[in-house]
Amino acid sequence: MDPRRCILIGAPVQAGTRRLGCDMGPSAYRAAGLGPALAGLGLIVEDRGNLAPEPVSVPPHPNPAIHGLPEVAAWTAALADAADAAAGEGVPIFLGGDHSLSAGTVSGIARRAAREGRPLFVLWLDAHPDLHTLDTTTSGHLHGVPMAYATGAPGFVGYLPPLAAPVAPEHVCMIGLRSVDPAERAILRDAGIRVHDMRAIDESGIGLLLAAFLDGVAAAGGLLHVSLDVDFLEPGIAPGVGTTVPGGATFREAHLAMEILHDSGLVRSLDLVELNPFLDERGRTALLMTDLAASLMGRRVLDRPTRSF
Ligand code: 6HN
Ligand code: MN
Ligand code: MN
Ligand code: MN
Repeated sequence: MDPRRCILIGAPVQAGTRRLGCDMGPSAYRAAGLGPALAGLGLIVEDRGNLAPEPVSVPPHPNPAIHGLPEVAAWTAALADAADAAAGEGVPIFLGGDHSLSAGTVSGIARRAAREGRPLFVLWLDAHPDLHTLDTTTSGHLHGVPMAYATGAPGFVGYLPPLAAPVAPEHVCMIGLRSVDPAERAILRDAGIRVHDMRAIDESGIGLLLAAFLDGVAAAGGLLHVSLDVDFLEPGIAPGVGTTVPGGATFREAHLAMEILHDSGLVRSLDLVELNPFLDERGRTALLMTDLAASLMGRRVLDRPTRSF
């Protein structure tokens, strides 16, 4: 696998929310110039176009709120295979699509990590933990469930594809949380997931929190998957998302996080999720997410020693 090879995979997933527009995300990243931005850093870029999953049939779930379950099951299977395969060749970058797509990407990378005999770690940059199960979700929006699925929470068997390798909750770090539903709070409390909410960022700085997690990934010889939800960011700088929550990460905090991730050399795959171009303002959110992805993949301004903060 070549860490300088970026494999762009469009995942126009819309079924995880009733708010329409996320399926335009991959086009917006291409219009924002993600491929050329990465190539401009000296990286090899391969855009594989958009995935189109084969339909699967899924029994109806007893929770009447649930929306789009067969579509999410189909995307999960297709994305898990794509993530597993692409991570053997380079760094897959998944252009979402709503966050239900991470059920596929995380479970697929976890399968590859298990085959390579290495632990998978997940950095979840999001206002939300997305830890509902099919039984606890009240919105029925399956962009709220991918981390419960990927960590092996109960209730998904027979509905989403069987998990080859659940992610250990202690290997998950969530940064930016500021909207957590009661059922998710109970799971977070018991599961052993590392959580840094916005208060922790204010008090400690995102650099120290992230560096401590990355030290653990490196010490364990792990692979790292990063899942970047647009709503991790302050809505004032990233309006193109359906689930804005005030008080998000600033431009500088987000860039610092990307640069520290770049310096770590640990990132094996990346999700860019929840961009809704219909809600964006002249592409500014697509451009910001593109810029952040580029900062994660390459260093542009100065070559400095690692962790100079
Ligand atoms: N996301 N917890 C809320 C729900 O409907 O379950 C919001 C989920 C947001 C999902 O941000 O990817
Ligand atoms: Mn999310
Ligand atoms: Mn979110
Ligand atoms: Mn930067």
